[in-house]
Formats: sequence, C-alpha cells, structure tokens
Amino acid sequence: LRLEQDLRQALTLKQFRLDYQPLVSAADQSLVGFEALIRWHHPTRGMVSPAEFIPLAEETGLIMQLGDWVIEEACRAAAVWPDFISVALNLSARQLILPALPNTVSEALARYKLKANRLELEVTESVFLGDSEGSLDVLKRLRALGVGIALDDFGTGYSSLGYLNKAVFHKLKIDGSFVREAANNRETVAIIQSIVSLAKSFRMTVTAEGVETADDFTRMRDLGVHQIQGYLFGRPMSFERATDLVHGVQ
Ligand code: G
Ligand code: G
Ligand code: MN
Ligand code: NA
Repeated sequence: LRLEQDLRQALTLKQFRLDYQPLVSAADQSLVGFEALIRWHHPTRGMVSPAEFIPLAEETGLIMQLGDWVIEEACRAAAVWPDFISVALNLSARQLILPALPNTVSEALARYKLKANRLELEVTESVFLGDSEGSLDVLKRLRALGVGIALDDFGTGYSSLGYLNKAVFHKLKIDGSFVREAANNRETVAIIQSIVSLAKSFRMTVTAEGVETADDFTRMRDLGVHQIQGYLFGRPMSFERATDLVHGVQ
C-alpha cells in the first residue's frame, strides 16, 4: 500500500508536526494548557488527516515510533512554556501494550526537566477492549509518575464505568458531539450532568470539547465543567502561534 510506504518514510523525512489547541479554565477563560494534535504534511498528498493515518499506523505497528516522537515533541514544547501551561497528547491503545511506555515518558520528562504534572496523556475507552489488565497496569505506572491521565471522547465508546473505579484517571473529556447536541436536547444535558457528578465523586476534573459558540461555553460552565476546549477559544495552531498566545500576543 502506497500510503503505508509513505507513512514509513514520513518520520525520517520530518513530515510530521504537532499543532496545539488551547484549553481554557471555565471559571475565567484563562489559558491553562494545550492538546497536541499530530499533523502530516505530505509533499504531494497535502495534509493527511490523523483520522486516516493513525489507524494505519496502529495496524502496521508504526504507531510505536510515531507515538515516541509525539511524546518527545510535546515535552519539547512544554519545556518552552511556563509551568501553569499543561500539554496533553493522545495515546493509541496499542501504545499501552508496551511495558516500556512509562520509561519512555519519564525519560522525556527528565530530558526536558519537566514536572510530571505538566504532561497529560489522553486515552479512549478502547484501551479496555484488548489486554485491559496489561493496559491498566501501564496506566497505573504512568499515573504513579505523576502525569495526568484523561479519558478522551467520554461517552462515545462502550460503557466501561467499572474502570473509573481504579484511581487511574484524573480527567474526563466530554466528546464534542454531546456538547453540540446539548444546545437542543434536554436528554443530552442530563447525560452531561451525570458525567459531571460522576467525575466529582471520583475526584476527577471534566473538560468539554468541541465548544464552538458562546452559548455552548455558558451551558458547559453552568453545568460544572472545569475546562473548555473548542473552536470558540482556538483551533489547533502551530507551536509558534501557541507560544504567542501564551505570551498574550494576539
Ligand atoms: O484534529 P483532529 O483531526 O486532530 O484529530 C483527529 C483524531 O486523531 C482525533 O481522534 C485525535 O485524538 C487523533 N490524534 C491526533 N493526534 C494524535 C496523536 O498524536 N496520536 C494519536 N494516537 N492520535 C492522535
Ligand atoms: O482527541 P480527540 O478525538 O478528542 O480529537 C479532537 C478532535 O476534535 C480533533 O480532530 C480536533 O481538531 C477537533 N476539534 C477541536 N475543537 C473542535 C470544535 O470546536 N469543533 C469541532 N467540530 N471539532 C473540534
Ligand atoms: Mn484528545
Ligand atoms: Na474527543
């Protein structure tokens, strides 16, 4: 497969970069962090969406190398930004099969002299589909390092509420589809309410993704969501633009 060959070369050819999407505090809309999102700029294909190449990277095992690069690159960015800015990155379920992952993370933190709480790792409920005991063990070792672990796209996967009772996750990220649906669906509002109360009883924070309008923002804030992410506050942007944002440059 052509795309697969291109993907294999893309790392050495330095065709990847991370973009950063701002996360703000619901209380005062101040910047509290960024989510790193990978971008592949192919010379002839143009921008290839991660929705297209991440599944391919997972199937081929390339996700291991690519994932290590993402960890390195996100830590390099975090080291440039002040301590109150956290950086979140996405992990594929396959990366959690690797017992070496906690080592990779702690070495990257050490290399960039980063406090562990600067880094947040996002996983989806799909980590519990395969070797869930092994994955949970890796997640616990990551948590023990002091990095944050967020459950991403919460509510869209199959139900795995039992896993919340393992003191692994520090944050739930409510999927953007719920946030947008909440605008005209009372049942969706009720779902978000119960997610927030669930999070409270497990001492987790809640982020709402996909916040696009001022109404979305107010609704999520009033429902008790702690952090907000979405086009209203910024699209994924280059490291340079993100750095400007950190320093208040418009
Ligand atoms: O911006 P958006 O199109 O970036 O992202 C599409 C999907 O790709 C999302 O589900 C997101 O979680 C995933 N994704 C983005 N960057 C990464 C990454 O660095 N690693 C993994 N595993 N997934 C990513
Ligand atoms: O990791 P996750 O699957 O949560 O990836 C987030 C995805 O949502 C990325 O593709 C990102 O570009 C996208 N995204 C971020 N903010 C918004 C938004 O406000 N609206 C929409 N439609 N998509 C968003
Ligand atoms: Mn994410
Ligand atoms: Na999401």
